[in-house]
Amino acid sequence: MGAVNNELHEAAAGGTELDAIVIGAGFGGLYMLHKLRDEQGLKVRGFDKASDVGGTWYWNRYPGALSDSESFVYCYSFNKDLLQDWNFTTRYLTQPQILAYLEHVADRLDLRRDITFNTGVVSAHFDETRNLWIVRTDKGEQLTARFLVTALGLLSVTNIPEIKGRETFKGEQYHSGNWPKSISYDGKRVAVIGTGSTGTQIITAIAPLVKHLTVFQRSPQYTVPVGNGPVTPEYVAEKKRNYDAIWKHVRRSMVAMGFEESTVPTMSVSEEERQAIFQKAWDFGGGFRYAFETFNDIITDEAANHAAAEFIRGKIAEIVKDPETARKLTPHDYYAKRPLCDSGYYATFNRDNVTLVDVKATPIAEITPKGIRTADGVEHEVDMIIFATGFDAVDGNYKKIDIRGRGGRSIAEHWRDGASSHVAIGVAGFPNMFMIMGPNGPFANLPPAIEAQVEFVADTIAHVEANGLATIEPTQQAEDAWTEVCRDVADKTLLPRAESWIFGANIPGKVHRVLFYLGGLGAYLQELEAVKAAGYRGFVFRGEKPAVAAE
Ligand code: FAD
Ligand code: NA7
Repeated sequence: MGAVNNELHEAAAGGTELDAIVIGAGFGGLYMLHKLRDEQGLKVRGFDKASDVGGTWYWNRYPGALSDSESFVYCYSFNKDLLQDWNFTTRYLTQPQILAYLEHVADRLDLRRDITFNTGVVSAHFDETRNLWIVRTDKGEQLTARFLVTALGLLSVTNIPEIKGRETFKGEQYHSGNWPKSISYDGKRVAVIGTGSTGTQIITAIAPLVKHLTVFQRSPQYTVPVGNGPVTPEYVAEKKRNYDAIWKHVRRSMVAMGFEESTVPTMSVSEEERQAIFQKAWDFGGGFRYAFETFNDIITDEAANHAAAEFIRGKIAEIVKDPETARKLTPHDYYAKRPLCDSGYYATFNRDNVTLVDVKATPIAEITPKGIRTADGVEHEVDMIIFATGFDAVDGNYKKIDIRGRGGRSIAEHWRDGASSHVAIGVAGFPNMFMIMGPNGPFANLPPAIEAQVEFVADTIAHVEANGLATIEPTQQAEDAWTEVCRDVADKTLLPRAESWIFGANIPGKVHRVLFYLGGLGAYLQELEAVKAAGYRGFVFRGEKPAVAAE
């Protein structure tokens, strides 16, 4: 209590009083700032550690970085003029294209003037006597605000595995999620550790640029061609004409990717027809299309999953010339991680300058000054090590901020048994704190999911303001119930049978529990609507708006 009192005195002495603080300037934070500032007239300030807007697309500048949501749905829908004016030219968007888009949005809505860049929020403490959040930054600034929105990013905290000797390496080291603006690969021997979505993109993109590439693979991957390429002006015009129908469809769908999801069970068609459907999806491209446009049960039915996996295994055998390399590249587990797609991943291993090391057979023993030594004693000498080893997903950034709610209880303590939320937005005991893509949000194409959450939060804040209330927060019961819903939905799929970041399984020591609502965007949006329609079911309101209102 003493600490809070001190903070209060400091806040009164020098802190800035705001209506809302928005942490993060990616898709979520930018829209949130616009909504609260421009539509609701609140006094809002945004923060980001980055030097500019973009979030994911600011940090992940690695070669080959590409969305695997198609261009026409990987954007905001809230502003019709913006939708009509934005011209995409390819079926998918590269990192520079998405970053340029978000920069354009920030310019157009004049958002940067209210964002403090190069500044991390280090703590956020709720002061129960004044019903305010006291927020501190790594620049020593302290501010107060009634509402706190955490748009911290779900794939944002880099995971660099503890490997003995890493600090002794004399060459360059990079993690995909904190990539410098320019790197030269010319004449270099490069190691890539990790073969997830990111690793497969990097490997395929840099193989032709480097002298030699050594890939350290822990798990072989199922991946299908992405099918990227230019789109015609007619294609773009057609999407723009139909956007109302497109978004309506997206918001009712499961993965929100803008295609018709199949209603056909895999085993309901003949073997010949099944192969033809998989082949068509392979030829057209797209990981989510392969998993959800072909049949309706690939992630729920064992036989269906096996058929989809077997088709990909057949492709690896066809594509990869060296049988031993093909064997190492071939997965035999469930096809039950995030569906991957690539621009020629398997064929990359036919190149003379690419070597595959199976680190399950020969684990990485240590990093040496010259490279990576595996357990068989071989020292793979390299000039650069690239960690494509993923993220401490979803709650990673929450653990980096000292967030304290009622009674000074920290969010780390609250999430001791695993991250949780009520409908991915609120946490019990953390009043007036709203998350964008918090734990147990929808697993789907994210811009429409993020938009829906931002709009829910904005409406909720408007409701609190309009009714002269002090706080809103979920009940513990509602939070527990949503956690259970998410677990039950996940258990109906095959996804828990694969070790992936969707369950926190990639981080040693992290609680193994689903971090998403796997029931689809459509069902999630219905739930949000139902919560609101029932007078914010599962949330409680308290007290009266603080007497000292923000100016
Ligand atoms: P982010 O874009 O991650 O932004 C969060 C921001 O918060 C960051 O800039 C970070 O610096 C800032 N921040 C965090 N903590 C603090 C702090 N304490 N203080 C100050 N600032 C802080 N999604 C799809 O739907 N389709 C795709 O194809 C797709 N491809 C992806 C590819 C890659 C390589 C990655 C990493 C992710 C991809 N995603 C994709 C997910 C992507 O993260 C989301 O689509 C979206 O960009 C998330 O936006 P956001 O605003 O929620 O978070
Ligand atoms: P992922 O999907 O978590 O992939 C990380 C990869 O790194 C994966 O192949 C891991 O192997 C591998 N890894 C992790 N730790 C190690 C160690 N210690 N040694 C060897 N290999 C390791 O992250 P991505 O960045 O590819 O993708 C995450 C999401 O971000 C993705 O869906 C996109 O949306 C963007 P494993 O499979 O665990 O055996």
